[in-house]
Amino acid sequence: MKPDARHVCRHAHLVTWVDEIARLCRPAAVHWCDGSDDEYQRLCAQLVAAGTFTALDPQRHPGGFLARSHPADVARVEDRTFICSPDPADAGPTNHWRDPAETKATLTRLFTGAMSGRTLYVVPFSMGPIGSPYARIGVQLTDSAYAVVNLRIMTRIGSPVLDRLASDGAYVPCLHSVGAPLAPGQADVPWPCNPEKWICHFPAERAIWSFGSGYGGNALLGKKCFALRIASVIARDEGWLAEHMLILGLTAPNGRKRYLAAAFPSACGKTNLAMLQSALPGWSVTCVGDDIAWLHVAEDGRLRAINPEAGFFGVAPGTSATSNPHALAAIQANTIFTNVALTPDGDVWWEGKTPTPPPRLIDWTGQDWTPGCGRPAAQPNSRYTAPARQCPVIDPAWEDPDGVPIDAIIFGGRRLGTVPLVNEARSWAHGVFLGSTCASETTAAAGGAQGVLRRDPFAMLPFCGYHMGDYFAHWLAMGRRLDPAKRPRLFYVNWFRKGADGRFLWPGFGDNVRVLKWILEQLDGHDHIRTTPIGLMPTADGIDVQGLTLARGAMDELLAVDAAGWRRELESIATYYGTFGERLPAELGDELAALRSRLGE
Ligand code: OXD
Ligand code: MN
Repeated sequence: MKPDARHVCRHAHLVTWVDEIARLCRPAAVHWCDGSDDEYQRLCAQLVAAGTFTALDPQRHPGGFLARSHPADVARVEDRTFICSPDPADAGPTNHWRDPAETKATLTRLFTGAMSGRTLYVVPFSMGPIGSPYARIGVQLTDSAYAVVNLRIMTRIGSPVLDRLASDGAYVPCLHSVGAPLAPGQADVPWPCNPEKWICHFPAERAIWSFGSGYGGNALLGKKCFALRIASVIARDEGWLAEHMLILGLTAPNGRKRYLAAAFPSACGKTNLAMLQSALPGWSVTCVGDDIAWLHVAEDGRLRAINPEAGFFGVAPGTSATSNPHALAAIQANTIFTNVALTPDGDVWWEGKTPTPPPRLIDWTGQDWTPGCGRPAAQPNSRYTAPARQCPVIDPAWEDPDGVPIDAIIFGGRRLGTVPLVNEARSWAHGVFLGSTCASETTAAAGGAQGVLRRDPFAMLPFCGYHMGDYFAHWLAMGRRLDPAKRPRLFYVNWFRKGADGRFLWPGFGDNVRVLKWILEQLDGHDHIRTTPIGLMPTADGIDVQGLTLARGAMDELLAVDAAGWRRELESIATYYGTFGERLPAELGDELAALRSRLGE
C-alpha cells in the first residue's frame, strides 16, 4: 500500500482510539483510507487476487465485480443484533437487549487478536453530504477490504472527512471484524467470517461493535447500525427523525414538483418506487434516496430530508427492465454484485432479471446451474452496491446540503388482505397510528422464516435503537413542532392486496404513479376523496386508470373497507399495543378506540 491518510488526521482522540484497537486486535498492518479512486482500484485488485471478487466482463459491466459470500453469511442477523442500553427498559420489547458492560467484556475477548494477519482499515465516513448541517461522521475500523470498497460507494469516505473532523469533531466509533484471524503462513479464504456473530449498539456512548459477519447491514456499519439505530437515538435527543424511508421527487405535467418520503419494510419495493418509471404520460419521478431519510424541522417550520447515503445496496432478484429500468441502468458500471449468478460470458443474472434464465450459469455458491435444477441461481437476498449518482433519474437536489422539503409521507407493507390500495390519515396523530401499526410479510432481507405477517412499525422494527413506545411519542412530538400549514400529510398504501383467485389486484411498479398522482392531488386540495372509518380514501373514480386494464371489480376490491378484516385487525393491534405497556402514548390508545367506534364496534 502507498502512504495512507494518517498524516492528515489532526484528531488526537481518533488517533488514540485507532492505536488502542490496533493493540487489542493485533492486525499485521494499519491503513488509513484516503477514499481516492486509486485506493479503491488497488483494494478491488487485491480482492480479485484473494478470490473474493471476480471481475465481470468489462464490455458488459465496466468496473463491475461479483463477490460470493460464505453460504451462512447472507443477510442481516436480527437475532444477533443487540441494543446495549444501560437500562433494559430503554431497548423496549422490540429489540434484543444485552448488558453493555458484559457485552463489552465478551466482545473485548472476541476482538483480542481478531485481526491477526490482516490489515486494519481506518475508514472515516460522512453520512450525508460533507459539510451539510445535517450530516454526521463515523469512523469504521474494519479488517474487511470488501467492507471498505462497499463503504466507499455507500458513503463519502477518506481525507475530506478527516478534514471536516478537524482536531475535535464528533464521530461515531464503528468497530468491525470478520472474526477470522490468520496464523502465520495460514492461507486465507475468499469470504472470511465467524460462525459467532454479534452486531452491538451502545446508544449511551453512541458506539457500534460488530463481530463475525462480512455481509451488508452487519458489516457496512454506516447503514443500518449508524444511520438508523444509533441515529434514531441521536434524533430523539436532538429533535429530528432518522427513518427507513426512500425520498422521491414527483413532477406533474404542469411542472409542479413535490417531494415525498415513504417507509416500507426491507425488500418491499422501496428502490422500485424511489426511481419509478411513470406509466402515466407527463408524470415523472426523480430519486433522492432509496432506503434512509434523515428529516429535520427547518427554520420555516417545514420538514426537510437528506439522504445520508451515497449509494444503493439494493436487492437484485426481481430487478428487471419492467420492474426497475432505472436501477438496471444505475448498476451498469462500477457496481459490486454479491451472491448473484454469473453467466459464462462474465455477465450477472438473478431470478426475474429476464423472463427465461440463460441455459447455463454459475450459481451464487459457485456451482454449475441449469434451469430446472431445483436451486435458485442467485441467493434471494443477493445485492448490488452502486453509486447513487449513476441513477439516470437521480434528483438534481439529491446532495443539497439543506435537503429537500417533504410534503407527504407514505407508509406501507406487504398485506395480502384488509388494507386498501391507499388511504390518508385524518390527522397527524392518526398518521402516527397508521405508521405504528404497519405490518408486512417477512422477506429474505433478514434471516428467519419468510412470508410470516409481522408488525413492522414505521418499517423500523429492526432499526429503532430505543423503546418503540418512546419512538411513537417522538413522532407525535415532531408533529407538534412542525408548522401545521406546512406539515407533511400522512398516507398508507398497499400494492400487494390479492383477490380471491390469489392474484395481485394491482399491477404495481410504474403504475404506482397513479396512486402518487392521487396523493399529490390531495395536497393540491382536489376532491375525489371520501371519508371512511379507516381514513380518507379515493372515490371510485379517484385513481387515474387511463391506459390500464384491471380485472373486473378489482378497483372496488382495492378500495373496499373490509369490515370483517378490520375487526380482526383491531384485535391484533390491541394485542400488539399491549406489548408496549405504559410506554404506549395515550394518543395512540385513543386512536385505536376512535377507529373501533368508527367501525361501529
Ligand atoms: C436493506 C434492508 O438492506 O432493509 O436496506 O435490509
Ligand atoms: Mn432497508
